[in-house]
Amino acid sequence: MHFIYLFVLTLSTSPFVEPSLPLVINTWPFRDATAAAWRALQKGASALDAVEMGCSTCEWEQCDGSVGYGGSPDEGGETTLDAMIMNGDTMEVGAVADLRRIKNAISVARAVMEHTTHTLLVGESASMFAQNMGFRAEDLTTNTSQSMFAKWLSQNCQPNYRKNVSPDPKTTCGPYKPSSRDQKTHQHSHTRLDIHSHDTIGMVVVGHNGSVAAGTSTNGAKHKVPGRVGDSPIAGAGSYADSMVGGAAATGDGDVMMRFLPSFLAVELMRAGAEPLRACKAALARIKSYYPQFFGAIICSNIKGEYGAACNRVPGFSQFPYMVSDPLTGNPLLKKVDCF
Ligand code: SD4
Repeated sequence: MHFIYLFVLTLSTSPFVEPSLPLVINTWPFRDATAAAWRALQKGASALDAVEMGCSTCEWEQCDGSVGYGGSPDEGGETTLDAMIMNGDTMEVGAVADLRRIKNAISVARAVMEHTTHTLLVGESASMFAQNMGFRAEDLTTNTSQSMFAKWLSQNCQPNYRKNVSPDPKTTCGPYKPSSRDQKTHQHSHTRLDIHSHDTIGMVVVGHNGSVAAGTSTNGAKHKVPGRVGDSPIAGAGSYADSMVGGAAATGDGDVMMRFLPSFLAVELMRAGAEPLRACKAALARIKSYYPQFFGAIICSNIKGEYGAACNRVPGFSQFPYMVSDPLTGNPLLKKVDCF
């Protein structure tokens, strides 16, 4: 009898049976976003609702100036938004890219998922769709984005993402024309995203019941060519969720990262048995083998609530901060991983 009592007591107090669900994990030190998603879960919201809530919080707060309105003006001075949301139960995705004049991009992405059978809407048409769905159209320009744009113009439009054009985009503003074949060979350089001003929110939530959802929201690359879409709204690149396995979300130089679908790859590696940390590293290692100097990071979680993160070490980026809330941490906890 005593033995049975002791056995039950041991089981109920063992550190190995700590519940690790639900889980909220997101890129960068965006604490309020984590807290909003965590609170939503505590009130019984689904993983999908929590992701929408978390990413929306960053959009309203303009996290780091690189999420939401008033950041990253393009070559014409306009702020445009990219976002996606994925339901890992149904594998449905909703996404918007190059969204104009609508602040709450992640909710428009969700509307694409829930009110159409499409996956991705872009540009003016996405804005029209949003307005039809009841979202308010307003200018995304702020004093901050205006002065960023003015500074860029005064610096001869530097940094600049054009190549193989004339006049020389490294010294001169446009308009540009394609350069002749002879000139092309001299212009192979790749303009990299500024490490300090590009912090997409990517979030993965595993609900109480093991359902996985993921999402991203960003205003993309500062001074991008109008129409440019990054990795964030692309399923498998910006984020990915599968309630059979887990989820992942990426941040960094989307022009490079989207070519490798790192979030999809990380989830597939976890499906094959890799722990989240290993999956995160391997997904970035693939990109690194082609682009050693790319700027990027990724978060990964499996359905047990185990998680990890990884980043590619480049000058100025040796540690990647990310946020976690789970039953162990309770309140959002800032974590850091050393880049490899
Ligand atoms: C993009 N991936 O548009 C985004 C930017 C970003 O950290 O994540 N920066 O390329």
